[in-house]
Amino acid sequence: MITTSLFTLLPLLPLVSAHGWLNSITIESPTSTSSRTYTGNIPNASPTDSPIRQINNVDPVKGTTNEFLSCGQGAEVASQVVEVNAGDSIGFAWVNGDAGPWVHNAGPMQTYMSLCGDNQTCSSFNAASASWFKIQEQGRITAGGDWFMSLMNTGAPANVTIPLNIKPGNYIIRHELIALQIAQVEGGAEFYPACVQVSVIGDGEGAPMEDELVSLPGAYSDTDPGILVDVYSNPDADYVFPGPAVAAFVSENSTASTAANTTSTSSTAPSSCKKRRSVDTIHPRTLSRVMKSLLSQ
Ligand SMILES: *[C@@H]1O[C@H](CO)[C@@H](O)[C@H](O)[C@H]1NC(C)=O
Ligand SMILES: *[C@@H]1O[C@H](CO)[C@@H](O)[C@H](O)[C@H]1NC(C)=O
Ligand SMILES: *[C@@H]1O[C@H](CO)[C@@H](O)[C@H](O)[C@H]1NC(C)=O
Ligand SMILES: *[C@@H]1O[C@H](CO)[C@@H](O)[C@H](O)[C@H]1NC(C)=O
Ligand SMILES: [Cu+2]
Repeated sequence: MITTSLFTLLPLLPLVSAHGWLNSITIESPTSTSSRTYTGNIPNASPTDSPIRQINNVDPVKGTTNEFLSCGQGAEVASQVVEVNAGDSIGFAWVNGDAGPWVHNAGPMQTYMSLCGDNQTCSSFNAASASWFKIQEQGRITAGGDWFMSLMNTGAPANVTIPLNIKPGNYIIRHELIALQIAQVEGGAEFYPACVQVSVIGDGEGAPMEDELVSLPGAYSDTDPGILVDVYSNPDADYVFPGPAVAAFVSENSTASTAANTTSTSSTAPSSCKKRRSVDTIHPRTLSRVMKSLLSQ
C-alpha cells in the first residue's frame, strides 16, 4: 500500500535539483586586495587538504535533534586549519548537488563560532562538544521581499565578517542555511550546516557571555516559529530567527563609534546578560516515513 501511494505521488512532485554543500570559502581582508580560496571536499569523495569539514551526503539535515545539525551529514574533521584576521570577510560558496549554483531561495542564513580550546587545534575538535555563539543572521533583504539566501542563486558566495574585536584563538565556524520552502509541515525545514576550522589572529578581547552559548543540536526545536513556518502565506511577518541572539560583543565595535554622539560609549560593555530562551523540550517528529521521504526531495 505504502509503495503504491509513493509511486502515484512521486510524479506529482516538482523536480528539485538535489540539495548541496559548501564548495569553497574565500577569505578577504578589508586592508588587502588579495584573497585566499580554499576548496571543500566533494561529499563522499576521497578527502583532500581543506579547512572545510567533509560531509557524506548532500541531502539536508532533517529534524532539530539530528546529531548532524552540528556540522552536516556525517561530517568528519578536516586536515587544515587556516589563519584569518579578526575583521576579515569569509565568502561561503554553496553549490547545488550537481555543483551548479545553490537553488533554494527561501530561509535564513546564520553563522556561529565556537572555541576549539587553547591547546587543541580545530582539526581534532569534536563539534558535538562545541559551545556555539552566533555572530550573524540574515533573513529577508527587505520586509516581505527576497531572502539573502536567494543572492546565492547566481553563484555568489554568502559573506560573513569575523568580528573585528573577537578574542584571538582556535575557532570552528559554522555557517548554516535553513531552507524553508516546505517548512509549513513539522519536520519540513531543511538544515544545511557546514564547519570551517580557523585560527583567528588579532588583539581583540571580545567574547560571548555564558548565556549566549548553545549546543547544536539542542538550541532549536522543530516547532520554533522560525522552523515550523509558512514563509509564503504571510511574507510580511517578521521572521523569528531560531537559536540565540547574535552575541552582544559582535556589535560592540560598530555601535561604539556610531552611538558615540548620542549616548555614552561606556554603555557598550554589557554588564548584565539578557535572558535567553532556554533549550526547548524536544518535540517528537510526527511525520510518517512516507511523508518524510516525500519531504526530503
Ligand atoms: C593548556 O596547556 C597549558 C600548558 O601545558 C596548561 O597550563 C593549560 O592548563 C592547558 N589548558 C587547558 C584548557 O587544558
Ligand atoms: C560576497 O563578496 C564577493 C566578493 O567581494 C562578491 O563578489 C559577492 O557578490 C558577495 N556576495 C553577496 C551575496 O553580496
Ligand atoms: C573598533 O574598531 C576600530 C577600527 O578598527 C578600532 O580602531 C577601535 O579601537 C575599535 N573600538 C572598540 C571599542 O573596540
Ligand atoms: C559626531 O558628531 C560630530 C559633530 O557633529 C561629527 O563630526 C562626527 O563625525 C560624529 N561622529 C560620529 C561617530 O558619528
Ligand atoms: Cu535541497
